[in-house]
Amino acid sequence: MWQVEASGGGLVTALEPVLRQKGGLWIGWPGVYEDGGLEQALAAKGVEAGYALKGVNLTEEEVGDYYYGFSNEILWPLFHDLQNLCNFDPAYWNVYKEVNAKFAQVIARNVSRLDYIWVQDYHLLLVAKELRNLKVRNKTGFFLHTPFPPLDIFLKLPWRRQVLQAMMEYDLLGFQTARDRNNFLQCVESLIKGVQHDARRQVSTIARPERELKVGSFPISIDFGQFARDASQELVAQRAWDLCQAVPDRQIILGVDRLDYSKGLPQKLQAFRYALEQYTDLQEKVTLVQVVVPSREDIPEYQELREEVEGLVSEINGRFSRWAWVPVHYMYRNLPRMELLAYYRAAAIALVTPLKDGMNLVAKEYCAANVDRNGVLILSEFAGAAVQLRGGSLLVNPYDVESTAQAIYQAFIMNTNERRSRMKRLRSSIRARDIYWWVDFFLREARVT
Ligand code: GDG
Repeated sequence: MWQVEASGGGLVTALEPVLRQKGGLWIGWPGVYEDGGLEQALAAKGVEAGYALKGVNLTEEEVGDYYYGFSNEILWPLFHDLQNLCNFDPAYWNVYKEVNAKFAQVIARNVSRLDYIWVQDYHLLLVAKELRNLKVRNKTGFFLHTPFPPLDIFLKLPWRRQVLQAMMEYDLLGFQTARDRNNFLQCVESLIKGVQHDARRQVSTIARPERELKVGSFPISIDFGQFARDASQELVAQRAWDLCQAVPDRQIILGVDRLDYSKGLPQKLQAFRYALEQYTDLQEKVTLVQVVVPSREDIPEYQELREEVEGLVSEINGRFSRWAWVPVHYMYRNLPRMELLAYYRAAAIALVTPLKDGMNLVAKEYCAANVDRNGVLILSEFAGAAVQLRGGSLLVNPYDVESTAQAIYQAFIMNTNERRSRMKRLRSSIRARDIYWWVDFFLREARVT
């Protein structure tokens, strides 16, 4: 008997409420290799979820070369400016193409004439091209959840032209920020001859003989109302209260990150350590609660990162702990949603310091769940979310341990009035541009609403 559960991460958090509201069919790899009875289980889950689900079956070898390989050992590090971590294994490229073609075949079998096909993320850059090969004429859109790298980094990709050309087969390409969109346009200009575009608008147009391609920035968001409502529930309030009572007279600093080198976990711990050294009145007055969600555990870099993070946690705790005070509470697991919300509510400070991030939904969720409006958001200037949240947050360069430590101290001593006015600004900005705003904006540009 299969038990169907959504996978973790920002893409699912963002898109699930949209599909629940609008209906539709979600096609994806189901995450397992055997499929006896899976189709029925997906169908049953679909009834419960309010939208249909369809699996694309992949073999273990395909998942190895396509998902772990090309997607997560090449595109993921490259798109996060970490080209030194890329493993440009030529075998990965062929399997990436084959699997994109497989997705296109499943889409082609399930699509009706007027359906809009909206492809999500870097795993599926080539799907529109494959759909055109299959003579599927529906409108297609694509949204990239990661950043798009600058030209000098993108140029390292051995298949750079093929990838760009395939991306240009979509009708609408969406990026998280103007910076990502401009990076893409610069790559197109330099690698593909005779392309003209108008970059003055948030959504610009590339006129091509066959068809028009639109390229825009669409900062993704969260279901603000749902987060705020859930965080206000009695159960969450009580749990948040209990968490605060467990560390009386202390401020909880919260970090919530997938285990990923783009999230800057070692740098964050180094900054926290530096803060404890330099601002000694933080000692015994703050507790860093760091939730690390397991991710891509089959890739060696992720295993090494885990060891590095755990080494730093134990070094900090060994060095600074006092009777009844442990500076870092480290949890390597996925918390139930209500528990996560209670941590968001209990935390006086959120420390969100990725080295580079498409958007970072944790930053937005923290603000939405901060219904008491007394939290401080410390945010990396390299998260896409910084564009929108720079007004109310304390922005830091995550590579700069000294100034991140200083921001931790500034947040610690910040008075209630300033906390409230900053949090009010953050919350109203996220409320105004929530996930429903995002989806309407994208689909309006796609001319399907
Ligand atoms: C990618 C891009 C972009 C985390 N811990 C727990 C938990 N989470 C949930 C959070 C949040 C999601 O995971 C993480 O989203 P992020 O946006 O922070 O990061 P990625 O997973 O890397 O997402 C990112 C995003 O796509 C959307 O476009 O913002 O830049 O990298 O929703 O709440 N959820 C639960 N327990 C946990 O312990 N239940």
